[in-house]
Amino acid sequence: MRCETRLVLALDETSPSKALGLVDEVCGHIDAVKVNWPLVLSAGPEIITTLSLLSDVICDFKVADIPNTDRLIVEGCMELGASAVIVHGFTGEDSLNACLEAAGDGEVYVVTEMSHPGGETFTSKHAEEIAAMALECGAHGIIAPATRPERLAAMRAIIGSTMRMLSPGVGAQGGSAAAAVNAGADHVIVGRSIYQADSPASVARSIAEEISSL
Ligand code: OMP
Repeated sequence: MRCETRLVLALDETSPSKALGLVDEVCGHIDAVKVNWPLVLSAGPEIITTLSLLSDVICDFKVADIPNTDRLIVEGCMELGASAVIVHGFTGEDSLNACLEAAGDGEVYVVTEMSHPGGETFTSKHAEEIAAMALECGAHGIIAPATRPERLAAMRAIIGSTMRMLSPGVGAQGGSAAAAVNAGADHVIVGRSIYQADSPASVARSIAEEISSL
């Protein structure tokens, strides 16, 4: 994934035509599009291939299963044209290794700790161990919460400078792009603040400018 604007669009818009129009509008301001179940369930998996002609696509299916099932899911994402997948880390090393093998040249990002309040109940407590495992297994990066910038700094201290850290929770969930990047995020992931805006392109541009001015 390129690292120019450091902004990833979370494309949770469920109207396929609106989703494609939105990517067309903001593609100059983003490094990648992240696709999750809401859009894939409404548009069908082939939307991944369509989007991959416009941008790098991260399949955020938060893969969390036994190694064989994980492998089948990740292979499917790659065959459809994804550049990267997001997987959970709590399933352990064998599951993560299966994802990494199935991704081939694609990238694998591991969720260490979720950004919503419930993320503190279980995921925060094991985030350090999950980040260390992701590093050890050779994952390309982690997903860590912009809603808790102090946790981004803690994660960066574990993963070092070679792994990427992508950070959701900016805008609608209360986090700030500047605080996340200052705390060590390489990219911020933003959904509703962009796709529900009257002018998605202006919001995407201003987030990208906020990051580049740091
Ligand atoms: P907004 O809250 O609308 O900006 O969207 C955030 C996006 O990031 C959604 O697609 C979430 O599924 C995703 N996300 C989180 O919000 N929190 C996490 O801890 C992890 C993710 C993710 O893996 O991308």
